[in-house]
Amino acid sequence: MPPPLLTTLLAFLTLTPTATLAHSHLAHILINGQLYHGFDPRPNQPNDPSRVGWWTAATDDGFVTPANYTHPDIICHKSGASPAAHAPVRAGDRVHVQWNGWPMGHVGPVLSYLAGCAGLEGDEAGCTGVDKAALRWTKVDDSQPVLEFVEGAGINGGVPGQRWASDVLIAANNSWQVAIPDGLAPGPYVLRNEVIALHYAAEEDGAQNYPLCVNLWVEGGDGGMELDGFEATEFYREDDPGVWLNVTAGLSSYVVPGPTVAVGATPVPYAEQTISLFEAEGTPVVVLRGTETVPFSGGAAPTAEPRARGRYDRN
Ligand SMILES: *[C@@H]1O[C@H](CO)[C@@H](O)[C@H](O)[C@H]1NC(C)=O
Ligand SMILES: *[C@@H]1O[C@H](CO)[C@@H](O)[C@H](O)[C@H]1NC(C)=O
Ligand SMILES: *[C@@H]1O[C@H](CO)[C@@H](O)[C@H](O)[C@H]1NC(C)=O
Ligand SMILES: [Cu+2]
Repeated sequence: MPPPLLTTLLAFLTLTPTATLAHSHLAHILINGQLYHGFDPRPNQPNDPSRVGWWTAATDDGFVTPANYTHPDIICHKSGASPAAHAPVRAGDRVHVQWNGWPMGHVGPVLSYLAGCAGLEGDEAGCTGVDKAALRWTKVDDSQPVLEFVEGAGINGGVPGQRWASDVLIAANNSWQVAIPDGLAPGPYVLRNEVIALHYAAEEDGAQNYPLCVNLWVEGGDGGMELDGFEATEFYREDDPGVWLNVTAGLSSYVVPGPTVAVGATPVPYAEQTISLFEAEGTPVVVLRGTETVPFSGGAAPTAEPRARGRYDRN
């Protein structure tokens, strides 16, 4: 057996040929060909004020580790903070999230969650003024089957013989489609798209979670779907079999961490995880009084008028 340092070096060379350049962020989202901007956390990036991607302090394009699964950083990445704008989408549409590249070696699941902002304190401006700790999440996609055993897969820097959801994402030009459930009630929501990279997950605290959030303004849903109420700080445990495992030690299956996908959610199958074409810049909206929207018009978010009635008496 090689000494630990050599093992680590070998694992590094095999699995993460571009580790120093690797990591990523959610660059943008496409909805029916309309493009909305994510947030680029790297220093000196010209971030679009109309972006719908949450601000984060992950200036290295990096990740949150299992030691921080109960820390608010797991909600929407390091010091995550909501932007003013929301991307308009109709229930039943697909939101196509695109990462700024994804390294082959960063194998793992692609998980998607939605949290409604209506009814929470600060919801006058949609998700913008809501305390992220108050968000309650519903898992709408866990990228099943996540891990398939395919001859010839993973030979380009992944894990030989394994095809992961992350490989499907890479093949679709680093993107993933999330179906917005038909049964969602209209209103403001945060979409949390997370890739968990497992290349170092054989080490304690070695998994890498990349949880990135975007704001959506959902229209047209019938509200028939029952939402779950999970807190992001309760999704995962450091010793979950889906986050503390050795992907090169002859895996025979993979257990997806976190809650199960809610009834009424319709994940997009691998066969339909394809490249989405940009047609035009979308027009994001800013939410007013919790119930109306106006097109984003630059600068800061308009100050929302506080509502006279109580916070939870939305009808
Ligand atoms: C958890 O996150 C905080 C804030 O980013 C960081 O300072 C701390 O080192 C992290 N803790 C661990 C154990 O990774
Ligand atoms: C992949 O995505 C990039 C960035 O959005 C885009 O410029 C490029 O045209 C896309 N490639 C294909 C083949 O769609
Ligand atoms: C993971 O499994 C591989 C293959 O069995 C082994 O070489 C490596 O030492 C293991 N890593 C850890 C940290 O146990
Ligand atoms: Cu990385």
